[in-house]
Amino acid sequence: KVASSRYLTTSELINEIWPSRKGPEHKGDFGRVLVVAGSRGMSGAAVLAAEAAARIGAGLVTLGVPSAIHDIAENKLTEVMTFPLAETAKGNISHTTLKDILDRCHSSDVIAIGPGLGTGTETSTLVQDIIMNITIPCVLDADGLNAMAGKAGLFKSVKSNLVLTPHPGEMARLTGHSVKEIQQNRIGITARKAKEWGCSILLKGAKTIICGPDGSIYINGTGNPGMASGGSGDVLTGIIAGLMAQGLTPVNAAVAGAFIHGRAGDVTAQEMGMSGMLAGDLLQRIPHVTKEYE
Ligand code: NPW
Ligand code: AMP
Ligand code: MG
Repeated sequence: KVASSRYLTTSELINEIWPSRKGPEHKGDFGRVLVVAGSRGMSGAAVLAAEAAARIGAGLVTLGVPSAIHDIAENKLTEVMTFPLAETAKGNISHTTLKDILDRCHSSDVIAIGPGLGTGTETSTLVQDIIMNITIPCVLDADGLNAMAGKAGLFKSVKSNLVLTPHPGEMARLTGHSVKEIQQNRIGITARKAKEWGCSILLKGAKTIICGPDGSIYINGTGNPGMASGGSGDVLTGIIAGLMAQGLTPVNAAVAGAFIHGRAGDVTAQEMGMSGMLAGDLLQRIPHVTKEYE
């Protein structure tokens, strides 16, 4: 505990909130995650997020990607199910897929949106329409957040529990502050926006911060600069979605997710050093971290 309402994420805290497996459960008990991600040239972000959701223990994970990269995603993934979505001329998900995605939300417990989606206007409008119509909890990351730049006021009227996972660049686009202002007042701005928008916000970086809409503030100490490479954040998105699918509250999922993601990074760095480690290397280390809490 750091101050009255600020907490450090710790192993003890994760132990308290970890979803236990007692014996009679089936895969439906560990939740169904729907991931909507990817575009031509960014299949990796979608695959990393989906696989991370599976690795953290979600019962079933389904990934929707633009048809241009569907076969690539299907080829890279084994346990995760995939489906193709109609696409724009540039290989981004088309707005015509709105109904299909919302229908699939009815048979999902959590949706993760954003990694590698791209920033075209049509896809951004699609993201806004999904966010305004869903009722299941949602992790919004990367280009999903960029789609809400200038429209963040809409978060106040969203019906579902949102976890926003911006890096400082994305937080700057969302809030209108500069990256410098965000970095100089990481806790203050994140806590204020979490209350104002009524969502949980995880601001990434060395010492990731998690703020809940209720005023709770957590600071994460795991992780290392070896994680400063493409795809690390996409893995975190899947981890948080997978934890919410297993019943953790949005804030708890963000707190536990940041802690485990960082721990997986620390285990990876210990094994192979920081310079050459890749986001994909984190995936195999997630179970080595989570087995401590079973
Ligand atoms: P600068 O200039 O580097 O100092 P973007 P992205 C700033 C997908 N990916 N502290 C940064 O600052 C993602 O999912 C796909 C301070 C720059 O201005 C997204 O959909 C991959 N500043 C998409 O790519 C692997 C920071 O933010 C801006 C900061 C674009 O995501 C890679 C850069 O951010 C990637 O994950 C920090 N800690 N962090 C794949 N294999 O398919 C960032 N900034 O323009 O949002 O670019 O994060 O790469
Ligand atoms: P993204 O920029 O979306 O790929 O996210 C990068 C991920 O790696 C976030 O979870 C960051 O918190 C983490 N990360 C990046 N750099 C560091 C660092 N220097 N120390 C700890 N974690 C980091
Ligand atoms: Mg990212």
